[in-house]
Amino acid sequence: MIWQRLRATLARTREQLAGRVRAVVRGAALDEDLYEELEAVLITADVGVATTQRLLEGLRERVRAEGIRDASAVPDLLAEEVRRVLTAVAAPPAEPGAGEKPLVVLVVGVNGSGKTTTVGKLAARYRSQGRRVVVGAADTFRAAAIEQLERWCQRTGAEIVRQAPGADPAAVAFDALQAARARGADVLLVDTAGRLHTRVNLMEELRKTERVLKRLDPSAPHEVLLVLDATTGQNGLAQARHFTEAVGVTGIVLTKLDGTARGGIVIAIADQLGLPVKWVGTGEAAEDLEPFDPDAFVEALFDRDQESA
Ligand SMILES: Nc1nc2c(ncn2[C@@H]2O[C@H](COP(=O)(O)OP(=O)(O)OP(=O)(O)O)[C@@H](O)[C@H]2O)c(=O)[nH]1
Ligand SMILES: [Mg+2]
Repeated sequence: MIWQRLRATLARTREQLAGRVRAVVRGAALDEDLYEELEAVLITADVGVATTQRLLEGLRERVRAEGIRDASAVPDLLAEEVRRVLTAVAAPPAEPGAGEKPLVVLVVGVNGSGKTTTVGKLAARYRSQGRRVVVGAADTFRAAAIEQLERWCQRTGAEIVRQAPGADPAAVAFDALQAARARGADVLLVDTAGRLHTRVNLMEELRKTERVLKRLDPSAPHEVLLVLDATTGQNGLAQARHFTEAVGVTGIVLTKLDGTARGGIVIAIADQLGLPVKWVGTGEAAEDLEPFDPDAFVEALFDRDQESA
């Protein structure tokens, strides 16, 4: 079932990437022209120039080493190269109940990337596992942001810790961790404001939030999830670098993978940022969040049964 969902989510990327790889390979000779065409396909699918070079280098090496002559081998070889890049950095999400209690998860990212929705989805997931979930409303810029989070909490049975709009986000995070501890919560999820990554003072605020959490628990936050909107493609990578310079990002949540043809960005994230994608957003509903599995991803992306896709 998960496989079917992932397959459906990746439909447009599959068409753009694996579908076009198959199209250029069909009836072609395994020569320089073909490599050039593959390069264009990968770059168009938002894999990015540097990562495309790396994939094609790996491909050439396999072709040389194994004396491959037939271009029809290329899609499978390329799938293996993609798998290699993804598994090199793969790491599962930190889950509550495994170690620290509460597990402290800080969620960061630019405006509209899907932070609050991801916090809501994670709350829903952990609640359905019977976990006690506290959510910190550290996006204090707008009253609407707090209300949005409150709705998610009402729906999922998570407990919200909030202050008035305009309050110090770091203070809210501090309160939330204190409350989560006092209540014996399994997990604390901290939502933050959509930061303009070009404004240094906002990054400073994020650093302060991280620092303040450490004052209560030096090992916190245990997970810092950077939420990236897949539809922003290569631009998302530039944004990501600002965040990784400011805070200790442990993994990526790639949202809105449904409906985009830019899923190739997953490969660029692993290769260029060296960070694991930990979760993938596949829609707007509570259940539309999947832990990222590189093998399942590659299988769904390079679907062998392409004709019926
Ligand atoms: N299709 C789709 N939509 C999503 C996904 N994740 C979030 N969204 C939508 O993206 C929009 C923005 O989501 P939010 O969670 O409010 O984003 P945010 O990062 O909290 O935004 P700010 O608080 O304004 O910075 C909403 O309409 C969400 O429903 C996803 O995985 N797929
Ligand atoms: Mg938000």
